[in-house]
Amino acid sequence: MSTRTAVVTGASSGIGEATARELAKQGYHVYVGARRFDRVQRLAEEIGGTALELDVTSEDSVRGFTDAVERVDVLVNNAGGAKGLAPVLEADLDDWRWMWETNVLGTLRVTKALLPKLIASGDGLIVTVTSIAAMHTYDNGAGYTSAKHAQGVLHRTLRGELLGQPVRLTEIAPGAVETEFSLVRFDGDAERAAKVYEGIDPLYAEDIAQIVAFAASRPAHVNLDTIVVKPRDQEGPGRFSRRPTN
Ligand code: NJP
Repeated sequence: MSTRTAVVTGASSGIGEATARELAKQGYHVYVGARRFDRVQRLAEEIGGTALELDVTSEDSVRGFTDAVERVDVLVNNAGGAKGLAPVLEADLDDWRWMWETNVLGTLRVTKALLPKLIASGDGLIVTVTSIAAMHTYDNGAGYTSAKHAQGVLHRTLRGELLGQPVRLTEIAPGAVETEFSLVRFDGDAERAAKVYEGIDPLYAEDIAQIVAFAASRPAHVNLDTIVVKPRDQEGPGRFSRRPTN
């Protein structure tokens, strides 16, 4: 049998990077894509995979990326994130555009392009990393929660549309994972980003990567539809148990 192949978008940091490592450990040849090519190149060297530049907001970039992938058994739609935290009244249209372009249309572009190859593999799996923000709303978060809801709806719709095809679909909806997520959300403000995880034991990228690998290692007839995973210290988007810090 030829080597099983996985594609991970947004593999230059956080959950995507850890997932690529975990899938490589399982024997997959992993195509890793992101805009920061130096990072994915280093990762590909480490795990014996293939690095490709990828901007999921660009049609041309997605075409170049997906054309270079000859075979795909597992697609991990991970590229995404948040920009800002503002009430609707003060919504920054550019932030909203970024979030919708990256999380929603980015997932659509990559999935649409790779779907024929996933079907052709005979046992394809699409894992989409959404969020608990795909299931709840929270004040000042509508740009992100609306984008994650839309991404979730896109993914869940495929579950029905692909019935009868040899493709499984798993949505992973994490709570707080300590990655570069908050740094990106707060435009590089490290102090503000650190506060998100202050006084809690957050999830780490490896925790999510292990769940992706678990889903990918189930037999072909087992479809894990939705996995919601949060730190023990978190009940919902804005509800944490925080230890006092000095
Ligand atoms: O964040 P981070 P996570 N084209 O910032 C890439 C969701 N999530 O690992 O292009 C291609 O470390 C970016 O690469 P680069 C979250 O919404 C997280 O936490 O080089 N790639 C980087 O590799 C997201 O969907 C938390 O900048 C693009 C990666 O995305 C997923 O988990 C909670 C791109 C982001 O890595 C991974 O995020 C939750 C583009 N245009 C959901 N734009 C959490 N961390 O708490 C960005 O509920 N990327």
